[in-house]
Amino acid sequence: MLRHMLMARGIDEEAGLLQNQGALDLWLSCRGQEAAQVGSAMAIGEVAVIFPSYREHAVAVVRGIDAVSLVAQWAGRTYCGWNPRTHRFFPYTLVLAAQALHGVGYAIGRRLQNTAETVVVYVGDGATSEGDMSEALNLAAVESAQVLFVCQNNGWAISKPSREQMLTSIADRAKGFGVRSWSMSADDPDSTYLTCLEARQYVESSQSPGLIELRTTRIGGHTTTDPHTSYREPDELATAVANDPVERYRLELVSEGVVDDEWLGSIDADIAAVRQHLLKAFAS
Ligand SMILES: Cc1ncc(C[n+]2csc(CCOP(=O)(O)OP(=O)(O)O)c2C)c(N)n1
Ligand SMILES: [Mg+2]
Repeated sequence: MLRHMLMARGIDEEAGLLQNQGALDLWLSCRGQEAAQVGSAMAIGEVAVIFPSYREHAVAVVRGIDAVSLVAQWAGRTYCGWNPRTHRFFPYTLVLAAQALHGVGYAIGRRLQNTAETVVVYVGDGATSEGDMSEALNLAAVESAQVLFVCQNNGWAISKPSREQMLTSIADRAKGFGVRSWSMSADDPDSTYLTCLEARQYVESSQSPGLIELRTTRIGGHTTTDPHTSYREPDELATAVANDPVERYRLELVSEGVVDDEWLGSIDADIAAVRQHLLKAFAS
């Protein structure tokens, strides 16, 4: 999991730099959300089909999507960049929560074809304010759709804080639709993995929907063009940086003797090669 988190961080940083140079039109960083994404993606495994939002770069890394394919869409070179069927990872969706209905429809369709499979839908906290999300939760509940909704609550919908978007948590709201839910702080990939595994197993064994709210942190701006320091309190941002899940997990595994300098050095070399590859592919 640390390898995936470090790789996602490296790709994310390089893509941000490429956007600053004008090589990409836009980039949405997943900085701070790597533990939520890698922990959940590892628990989902290779079999379930994923309907992502637009910030799930670390999930894409776990799914084996190469960096150039991941970034190509943001240079306007392709509609998607990867083969959704090969990777079982559908195209990024920028229309908030639309993928929630796509995922539920897909799950119902597969069941009608007697080829039921588990579907995972990623949404952000802001996207849950969309009517599509309520429709998707309700339809999934009444149709017993085998869908796990993974909501990354990173505290923000662009400049709108979560506390101004909803008075109850999305996990509590899911219960109102008859959807079993979990809510957890997702700064640590190990505990995220374990709870997401429980949620996935529930969805599979009950053949009904579930929702897990992963409380996480957006360290950067909403996009590379978002002046987020103009609306964020310096303290909040400083705390987010100090709690960086990638650095915390790296230090934890080093102190436990799970990884050493040699292992970290070889990962650094892999990341440097991928960054070089991105530079060659996109820098003008
Ligand atoms: C239907 C729709 N309405 C509005 C927008 C504009 N918009 C893009 S991202 C965003 C905020 C989304 O926040 P959240 O779901 O929490 O995801 P995050 O960006 O934090 O990952 C908004 C309002 C959109 N893309 N689609
Ligand atoms: Mg958000």
